[in-house]
Amino acid sequence: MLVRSDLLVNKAFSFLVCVLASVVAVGAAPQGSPSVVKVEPPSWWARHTIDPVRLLVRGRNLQGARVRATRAGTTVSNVVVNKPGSYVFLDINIHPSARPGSYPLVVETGQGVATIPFTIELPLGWQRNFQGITTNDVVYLVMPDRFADGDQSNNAPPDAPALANDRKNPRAYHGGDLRGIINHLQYFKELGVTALWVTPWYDNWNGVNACDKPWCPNTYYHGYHAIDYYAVEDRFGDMATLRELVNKAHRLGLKVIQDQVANHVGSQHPWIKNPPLADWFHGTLDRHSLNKFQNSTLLSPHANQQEVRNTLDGWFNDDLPDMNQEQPDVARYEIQNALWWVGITGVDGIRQDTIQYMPRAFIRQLSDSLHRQYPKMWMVGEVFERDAAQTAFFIGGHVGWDGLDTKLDSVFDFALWNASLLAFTNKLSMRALRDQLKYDSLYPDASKVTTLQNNHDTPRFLSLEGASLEGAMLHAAFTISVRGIPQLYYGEELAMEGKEDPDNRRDFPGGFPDDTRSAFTAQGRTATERRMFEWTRAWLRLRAEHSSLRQGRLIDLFYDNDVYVFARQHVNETVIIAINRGAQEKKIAVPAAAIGLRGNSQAVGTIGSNETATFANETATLTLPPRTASAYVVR
Ligand SMILES: [Ca+2]
Ligand SMILES: [Ca+2]
Ligand SMILES: [Ca+2]
Repeated sequence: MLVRSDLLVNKAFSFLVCVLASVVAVGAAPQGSPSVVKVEPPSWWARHTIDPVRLLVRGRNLQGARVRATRAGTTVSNVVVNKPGSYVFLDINIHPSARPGSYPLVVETGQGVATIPFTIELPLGWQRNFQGITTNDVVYLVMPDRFADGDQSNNAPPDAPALANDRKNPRAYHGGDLRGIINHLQYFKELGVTALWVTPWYDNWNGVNACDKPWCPNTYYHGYHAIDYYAVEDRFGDMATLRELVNKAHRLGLKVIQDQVANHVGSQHPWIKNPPLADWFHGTLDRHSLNKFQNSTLLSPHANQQEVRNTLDGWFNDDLPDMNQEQPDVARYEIQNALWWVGITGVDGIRQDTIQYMPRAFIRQLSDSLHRQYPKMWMVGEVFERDAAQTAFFIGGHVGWDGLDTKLDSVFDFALWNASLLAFTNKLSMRALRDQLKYDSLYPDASKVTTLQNNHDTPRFLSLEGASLEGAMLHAAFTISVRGIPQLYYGEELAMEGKEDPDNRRDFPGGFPDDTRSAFTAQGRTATERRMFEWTRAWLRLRAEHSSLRQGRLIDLFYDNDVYVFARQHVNETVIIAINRGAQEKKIAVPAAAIGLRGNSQAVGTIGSNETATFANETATLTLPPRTASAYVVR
């Protein structure tokens, strides 16, 4: 039961509530004076598409609370106190002419008063911020803890046991941080990527989990166990450093993507012992269902509701309490939180973790709210499925059988990633690439998918069975030249090895104080690293130089066991990509007329092959060197 009071709208009702509140207090221990511990969001903007904004105030002794504004420019309404008096929800309207500054509210009970701090922020400029991600971008995934330690003063927070800070333990914090990323922005420019996806920077618990399992002791160095949706991880830096990172990245022409996790929080979150509402989570720490990951039930119109509810409501694991987005106050909290981070930092995109375990109606609401305020804003959802039917079901732009269009901008293309790993480790024919790409018919616009090289949840290419450096190079070239928005993973450009998590999250060489060499510089790279880095850079440069590789349609030209040849074509520009994974040189006739090429056209080998092919009898014969990917620019 909620205790309601709404001073501005219904005074009579609020009087009744006060009477009821005092009745409730009779016989209870004397109530102490109210206090405020946390205000979420702590700030907002005038002329925002969300007005009023709903505040969640955590505190003590809030029973019967009345809340009022202290300055013109804001008004308070719809005040609701939760049953234990530990939270107040309230709406705050911001007048369009309200100037930025401090607008504290006063909360008052029969036992005293307390202040709710609240700020109206100056909006960040539209020129450089909130730019969204397009096929002109190449995304680079970086984990702050494992990339570079730019500030050793944050490596051992006072509340962290020594065991938590141990570079020798792959599950402990290694000291990397936001300053480390700032220090190496030039590296991303040199490589040729245009956007950084940074794994979650919400504050996580600083402690160590002990257990008798092989994965203990462990920590939340990865950031996916938020204990505060409105704070920056203290080991990574602070809000000023985060804003500096986004600002400096933008000045260099690099976009920033925030990793958001609306599906769950960490079990150390204060909400676990003290939830704002009884149905804030699906269950409690002691009583909850575990997700059985029957993910296909989220796609099937024939699934039974018991399995669907388990997949939506079950906890990802016992350590990740599942948020209940069907409770309107939870949905509102999370949508505001997503918008607050965008507004306060200026990020250009969002990667939404474990998105399919949230109701599709909520995904739609979140997408709409982001686009309404920031028209170019882009969100990519992690639907970790090797079945394109499932990823396509979640991308926006079409209505599913449930009558819903999620309006989600992008999904990761795990299906094509999987086919590429199998083809380039010789487990499947090269035809498998074309055979997977034919299912692009499932997408309303397949150019919008995010094509991943790898990520922090998958073994690195070089550690796959059957992997070779040449295979890794072909996989990279294919990922960068196929349709979609390519997403690379830190260290793959150095042919780094690493098996399952956390081995696939090794420290970037040269990012840490006692490293003996630095792969940030050409001189510090081994011969293998140099080869992979230069190769990756060459393909990224080719992509940057040719609109056909960024925006062109994809046309299959030839495919067999060892070879896949396709064209990317945009307006008057054509690039032919020819991949030969076999040990022999191959001569391949491609149907030039089919892509509108004439007798005087030439296909000039730019990467891989250095031969020029001419067109005759409606075909062109390409000579493909063994174990390489070639790019032919058609002139
Ligand atoms: Ca550090
Ligand atoms: Ca922390
Ligand atoms: Ca869920």
